[in-house]
Amino acid sequence: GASPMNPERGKFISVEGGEGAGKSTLLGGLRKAIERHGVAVVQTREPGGTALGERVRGLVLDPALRGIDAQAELLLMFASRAQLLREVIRPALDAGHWVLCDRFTDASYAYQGGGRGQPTAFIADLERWVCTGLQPDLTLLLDVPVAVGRGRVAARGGVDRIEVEADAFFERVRATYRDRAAAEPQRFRVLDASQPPAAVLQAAADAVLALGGACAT
Ligand code: Z5A
Repeated sequence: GASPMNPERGKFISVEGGEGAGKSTLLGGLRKAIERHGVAVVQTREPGGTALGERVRGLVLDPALRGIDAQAELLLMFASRAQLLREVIRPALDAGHWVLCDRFTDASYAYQGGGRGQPTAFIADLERWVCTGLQPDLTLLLDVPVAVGRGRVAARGGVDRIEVEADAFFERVRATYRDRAAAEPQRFRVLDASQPPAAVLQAAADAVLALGGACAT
């Protein structure tokens, strides 16, 4: 097992999905399910998770900044990611903690690639430079029809700079996520996020605990 002198590297889990897929709803319960098995969990999010990242988040979600260029948006996502990797994710994994991240690089492929049309090859270049081969051990894709997800967000109220996009944008985001999951079935687990929250949590917890390393108590 992990010891302070020679801890086993922790597992890295990202949670992805379109608007209103239920990531925030899932994350608290998922964190508790992992902790119940004796594992220390660091929960974080993108963009965000550091002082710099949270300021970047404020910028990219600000409805007043309507003219943000698509390249600038992509670079801001990777700026937040570089800081989060350095400050939070790598140290936590090195210490043997598990990292639960609300979105990661797949979101850049889905939103800036699929949604905004930034070339996949450029995103892959940034990923190689910033992430240097570090990928989640498991990515949970909360898949839900666009109309269902958007309906949930509309019921909640308050729309950010990205949520104002047309349905076609979010259809491209969803398709990109699903294509990536199909291309990397060993990393992704696609969950039907139109199910009730308890069913989504159960499926997510099963997938996470199957990663092993958590001692049953
Ligand atoms: N972004 C990007 O473009 N590129 C990148 O590289 C990265 C991010 C990393 C912020 O992310 C934005 O950043 C995001 C992508 C972009 N775009 N936008 N806008 P975010 O993840 O913080 O923002 P979000 O996707 O808008 O989150 P959200 O709308 O809050 O969705 P959620 O966390 O998945 O959903 P939720 O808050 O858990 O649930 C939404 C509502 O549905 C709420 O009222 C729940 O009570 C309800 N809900 C949740 N689950 C269920 C189920 N299972 N059944 C019924 N109702 C449910």
